Amino acid sequence: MDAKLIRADNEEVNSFLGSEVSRRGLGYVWFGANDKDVEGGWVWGPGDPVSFTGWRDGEPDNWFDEDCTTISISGWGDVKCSTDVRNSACETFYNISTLSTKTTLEP
Ligand SMILES: [Ca+2]
Ligand SMILES: [Ca+2]
Repeated sequence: MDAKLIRADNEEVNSFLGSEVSRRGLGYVWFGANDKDVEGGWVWGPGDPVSFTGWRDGEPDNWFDEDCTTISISGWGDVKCSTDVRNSACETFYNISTLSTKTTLEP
């Protein structure tokens, strides 16, 4: 399946994702921001820097080299890419134009 992890690059998408994750009882889901290539240089993908951010208090802390991110109701956190996070927020299931009417986060 061609499922690209979602960008949460504005407040609307960010708060929608956070509340959707909470409403579905998922806790945390993966999304697309990472700093795998350059520590602290957050990107959505190669050459696509993160401008809007929604970090929780105390994040990102790069605790034992965390280069991937999850989003929850309280915001973003950096986590190890090898963390077992069951759910992902993928663009395949998400369309900003249907934000208000459709619930599109899939496990
Ligand atoms: Ca990092
Ligand atoms: Ca962290």
